[in-house]
Amino acid sequence: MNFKLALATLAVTAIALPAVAQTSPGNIDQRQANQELRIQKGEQSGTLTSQEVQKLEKREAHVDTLQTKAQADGMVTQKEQARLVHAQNKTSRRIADQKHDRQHDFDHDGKNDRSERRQNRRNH
Ligand SMILES: [Ca+2]
Ligand SMILES: [Ca+2]
Repeated sequence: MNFKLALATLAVTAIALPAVAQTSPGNIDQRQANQELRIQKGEQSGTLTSQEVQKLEKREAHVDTLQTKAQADGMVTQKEQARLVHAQNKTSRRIADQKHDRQHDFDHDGKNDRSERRQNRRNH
């Protein structure tokens, strides 16, 4: 098969796919993986405290559950897809927020640095 023909075949296949098939779960999986990575990086850098990580992981798990439910009947409808994307968008924003808020754990002792500082001040 030459290149042009292969491209044409691809194009025809893409058009022939029903609308629901465009709701490729692959995108959701990819985003889930990306978000997991962002959470991990935040944990490593200390911009996310362990509590923040826990909360974000819970959101990730929620999206996973939504996805499993949506795929349970073998077909992800556009409505289900929209719901998943919405949940992921919310999680994504949340990760960004938590990374840039005042709670962090740069010394990686599992404690929020701010509250430690406050405690130190009280102790001295
Ligand atoms: Ca934070
Ligand atoms: Ca700390």
